[in-house]
Amino acid sequence: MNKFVKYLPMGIIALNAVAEKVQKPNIVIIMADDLGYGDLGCYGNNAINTPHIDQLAKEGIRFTDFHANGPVCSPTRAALLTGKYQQRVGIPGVVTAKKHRHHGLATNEETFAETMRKNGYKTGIFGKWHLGYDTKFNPIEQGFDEYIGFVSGNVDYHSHVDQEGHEDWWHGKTLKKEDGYATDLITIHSINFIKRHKDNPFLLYIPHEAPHYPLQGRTSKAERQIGKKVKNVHGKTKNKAKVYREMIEVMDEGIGKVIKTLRELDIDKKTLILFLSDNGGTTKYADNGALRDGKGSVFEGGHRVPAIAWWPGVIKANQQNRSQLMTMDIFPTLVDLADGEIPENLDGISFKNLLLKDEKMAERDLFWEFKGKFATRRGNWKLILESPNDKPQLFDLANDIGETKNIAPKHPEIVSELHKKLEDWYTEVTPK
Ligand SMILES: [Ca+2]
Repeated sequence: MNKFVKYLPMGIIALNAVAEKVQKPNIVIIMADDLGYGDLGCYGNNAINTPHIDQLAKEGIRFTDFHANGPVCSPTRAALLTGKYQQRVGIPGVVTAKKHRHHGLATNEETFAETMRKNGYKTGIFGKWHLGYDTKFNPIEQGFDEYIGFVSGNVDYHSHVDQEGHEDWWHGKTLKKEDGYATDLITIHSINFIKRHKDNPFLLYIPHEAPHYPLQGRTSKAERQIGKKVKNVHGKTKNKAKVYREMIEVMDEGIGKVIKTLRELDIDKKTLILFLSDNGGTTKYADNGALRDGKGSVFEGGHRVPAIAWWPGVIKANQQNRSQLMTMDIFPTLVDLADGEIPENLDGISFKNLLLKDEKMAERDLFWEFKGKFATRRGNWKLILESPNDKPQLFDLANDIGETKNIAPKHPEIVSELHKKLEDWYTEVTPK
């Protein structure tokens, strides 16, 4: 684009057109799957090498209080796509193939891909969808121009068969066999998309499978076959800790290639990368740092995730940010950056000015619900209800990030206020 612009006649119309075009940044959203809060070098991990993700953090903002909307896959993705609490859009839990073949994110929900497309963006998704199996829920029906990947929660990294024995590797709405390690294929197709759309503003969503089970490295054997339901979803490999590390490192290598491509095409300064995880790590293999519990839990380990924003020359390097953000905030932020109109009915709030000007976010309460477990957050207070009839537990995250000391008996007024707020929220977001 820049090279071409030099030779345009310098009329006002051309300049305006250029200014408008340059204002819209390319967007790359990279979502790791089940990556724990402590699974990256830049979040304190000494065993796993993630130089490229660490580089994003070094050259951008590392968030320390960013939260997945759900403690499992589908709910967080529904919130990302719609900018709303997932309960509102009918995806409070995981969408599985067997039970939910005809269930998915309703196509009448406006997704960020649809809104960004209206604002002139080319849209692509390469990797995991997990918002509906039937082709009527395919990403192509939800605002994406291009899609390659799988629609279930996880596939064999080599044979691309899901845990219920379905072949699950799609090019758009068509099943298409493709050889390769899922993480590498996701990288290859993402880079190909960037190269083809380098002169457009583009929105590229890269939902990686790594490090979700089955635990398989590049040289592992395929384990799943079409038509055979899997007994051990985690996979047969013996050295699971080593393979888990490798899975994250191969994803990091792919992210390095994406960064290199942006630099070579000279569009890095026109591109925002957001990196994050969709929920906490599984307590079996992941490192959730100092946080309590992991995937599936409404304690911090279930939903506080690593998150990084990178936009060289625009976002200041080497920042740490303690703002409380949630996955659903991404949709309005992207539309705001594209200078588009943010839909009025979103729950998420744009953090554009935080990214660009380090402005503070307005205070608000945050809420989680999953399988009858509830949590809410106000400032540093966190209230937890492990089941609807349980006594609420209260934690002060400023002094107790591990949620070890229930101080509810000391603060009955705060407990009752937050409890009421949580009930009101749940009534409001639950479809009538
Ligand atoms: Ca997940």
